[in-house]
Amino acid sequence: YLNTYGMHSIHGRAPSIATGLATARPDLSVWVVTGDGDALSIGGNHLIHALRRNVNIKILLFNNRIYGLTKGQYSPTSGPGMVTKSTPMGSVDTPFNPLSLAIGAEASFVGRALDSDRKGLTEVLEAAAKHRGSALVEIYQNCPIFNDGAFDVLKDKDEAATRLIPLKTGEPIKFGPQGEYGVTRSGWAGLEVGKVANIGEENLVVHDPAIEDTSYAFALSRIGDQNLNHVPTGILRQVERPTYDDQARAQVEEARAARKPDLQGLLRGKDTWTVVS
Ligand SMILES: Cc1ncc(C[n+]2csc(CCOP(=O)(O)OP(=O)(O)O)c2C)c(N)n1
Ligand SMILES: [Mg+2]
Repeated sequence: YLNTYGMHSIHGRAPSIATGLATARPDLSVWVVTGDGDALSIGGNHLIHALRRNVNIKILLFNNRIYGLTKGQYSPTSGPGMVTKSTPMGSVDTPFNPLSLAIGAEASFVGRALDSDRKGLTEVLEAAAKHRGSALVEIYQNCPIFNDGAFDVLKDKDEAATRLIPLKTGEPIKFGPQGEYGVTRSGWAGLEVGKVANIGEENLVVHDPAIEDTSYAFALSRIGDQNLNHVPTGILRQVERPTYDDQARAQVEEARAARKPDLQGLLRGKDTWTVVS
């Protein structure tokens, strides 16, 4: 339950409305609550540009891998072969990995949590709230009506222990019931999961979300696959960079201070033409 003001905007356009609000009202903490269809289909364009600009907004992407509200059409996170009302013979689409997409769009904060993991979700949300800039948090969410059980393998205790990879800043990435699995470097700028016994403790990757180079967080995001065999959770990336709204407000102040509004100068600038008939 949230003690907050809320507003409904147009499907897919919440990041744009939020950009305006965050820019006009630096005193507010502005949060976008969106779905996989809303953020990645109709609103895909708005999402990537909000992240690229690093607007000071927090985006909660509730991913249930389906259009729930409209009663069960496939979405950009539905897996190949998934049968829905709009894919009666199975989806032939390649789904998005929302975290890879966000990192590719230069997001300064990227995290993931499960709807049922109160502790993990709270930690990521608190960190997102404190982050200055755009934060994208993907939340795996069950839709009991139109895509029930989509994340059940992560809710079974034994299964979850071998699939979930809880990321802890400054610690070697290890998981499994006895911490017997870990993450190490592989191939060209990649990461892979293996047995710690084979990798060797000294070759485990120590998690650092503040690495500027997006390749690290991207490689982490690629470990998380559509089949949920491996699912990194927590904060994948958190870097500091100037925000859109801080810079826009600074420019407005600068223009105000200069007190030289020159609209005519702009209208009659060099790149104008006189049309002679
Ligand atoms: C402009 C516009 N186009 C289409 C719709 C219909 N519509 C409402 S919700 C939705 C998709 C919802 O999917 P998602 O964002 O994944 O949310 P969920 O219901 O699954 O939580 C669509 C297509 C709309 N409301 N407005
Ligand atoms: Mg959905």
